[in-house]
Amino acid sequence: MYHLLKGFHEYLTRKEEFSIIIVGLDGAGKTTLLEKIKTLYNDTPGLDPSKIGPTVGQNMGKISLPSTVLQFWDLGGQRGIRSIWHRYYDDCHALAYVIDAQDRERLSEGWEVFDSVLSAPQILGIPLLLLANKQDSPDSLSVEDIRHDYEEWHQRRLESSRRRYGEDDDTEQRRQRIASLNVIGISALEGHGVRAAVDWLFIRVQNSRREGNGR
Ligand SMILES: Nc1nc2c(ncn2[C@@H]2O[C@H](COP(=O)(O)OP(=O)(O)OP(=O)(O)O)[C@@H](O)[C@H]2O)c(=O)[nH]1
Ligand SMILES: [Mg+2]
Repeated sequence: MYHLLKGFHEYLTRKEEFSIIIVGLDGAGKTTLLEKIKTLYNDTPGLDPSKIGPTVGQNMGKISLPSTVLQFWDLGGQRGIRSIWHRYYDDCHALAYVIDAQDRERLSEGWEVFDSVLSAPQILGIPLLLLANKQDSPDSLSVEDIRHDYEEWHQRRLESSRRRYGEDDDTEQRRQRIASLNVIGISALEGHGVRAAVDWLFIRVQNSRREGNGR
């Protein structure tokens, strides 16, 4: 009887788990973000930013929300490590792409990598969030500037592929995705915007499961 009741209680209090991957160029602030999320949502604080080094491989952190557990996978962004990102695409429920809004020189490299993430078929159907990080820095581009810069970059890329191949390689699904792209400004270091980003992901993974896109 005890085991039956225990099993029933576990069934009732069971939380659904969702996996969210965090990608972006090296130095964008992904691990700083993961550790800030842990600090904000867990009893045990995440690592101090001064103790974070470049990620070789991946880090994982879980947070518990009402009836849900979110599992965040922070994947190393160095060029050689990006080739393993695709292994996580099949099992993830949402993706957050972190861009360093302060590093203007690497913006177009960031967009190239973002574009290759967008072109993965597994990513097309899941919630996608662009995070304009380092908003605490006075040199940072705002959310509007970041969106504008990406749209301009994307337009240039389309024109050059039209010139070269005489055709538009953008699919309708991709076009819609870019037009409705969600961008949130954050400071992973200071925590500004981090709760808004987690809330957005939480709501979107729940909704996309209800709409039948759950994995
Ligand atoms: N000013 C400022 N600096 C930040 C912020 N987030 C991260 N940084 C700094 O950016 C640098 C890189 O941060 P990481 O979190 O290691 O970057 P990453 O994206 O995990 O890099 P890889 O592991 O190499 O892919 C560190 O010096 C951080 O302190 C932020 O919101 N504001
Ligand atoms: Mg890292």
